[in-house]
Amino acid sequence: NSAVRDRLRIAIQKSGRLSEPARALLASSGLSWRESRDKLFCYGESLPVDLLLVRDDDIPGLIADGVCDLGIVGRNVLVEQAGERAEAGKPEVFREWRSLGFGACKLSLAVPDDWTWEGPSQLAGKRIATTYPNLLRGWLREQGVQAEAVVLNGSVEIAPRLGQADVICDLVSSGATLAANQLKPVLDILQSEAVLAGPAQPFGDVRAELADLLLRRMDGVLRIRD
Ligand code: PRT
Ligand code: ZN
Repeated sequence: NSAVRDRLRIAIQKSGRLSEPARALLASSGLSWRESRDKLFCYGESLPVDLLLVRDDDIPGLIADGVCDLGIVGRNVLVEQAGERAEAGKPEVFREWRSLGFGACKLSLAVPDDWTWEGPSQLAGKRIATTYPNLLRGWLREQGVQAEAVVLNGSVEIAPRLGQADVICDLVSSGATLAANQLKPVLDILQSEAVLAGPAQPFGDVRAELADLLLRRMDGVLRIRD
């Protein structure tokens, strides 16, 4: 992690909702790359800033391990994995540096359409399907509600119909997926969007100046977009 490097390495999603907007933001910030054949690594040409194309879920860990310096990832993923590390007694090694204004969504609690929602206490003893158990458990603790998190890595919204869970806690943007599964959102647990993630401690080498330059340019682009 402490190895001295003279190039900055940024991890972004290889394919998915955040990949195109992340690339566009970096390109607008003046970065250009020479693409490798496998397209997993892009060598920076205009600046010594390289790209690594990965699964979004791997981005916080890559920063934690010092494999990458910065990353563009959903706040939902970053906060979930930060909570996971804290729970395991590990130190804070990555954090949110900037919010980027795209990839907006909410982590919401959704219940079957035919429920009459009466508030969080109604969840006592219920099974809640989610991909974000740390975020969910943290919220349940704050509410003083005891419920079971059922951890699923996909198709969370069909869990109630399959009898795996009573309600769900999942990402929502338009709400169409919930509606199609006879669910309705009742509470938002986290407002999310794409963020620039970076280390909790400053860089101790030339990467500090590179990151500063990149941040200044990015801030300029984000200001113009507002
Ligand atoms: O392969 P990889 O692991 O990298 O990709 P992924 O499938 O895990 O991620 P991806 O591309 O689906 O999402 C990446 C990030 O985009 C998420 O971590 C969020 O930060 C953000 N984002 C924004 C969303 C949504 N909007 C969203 N709507 N992620 C998921 N969804 C889901 C939602 O849960 C629902 O199932 O999309 C579906 C459609 O949503 P509705 O509400 O418009 O119907
Ligand atoms: Zn993912």
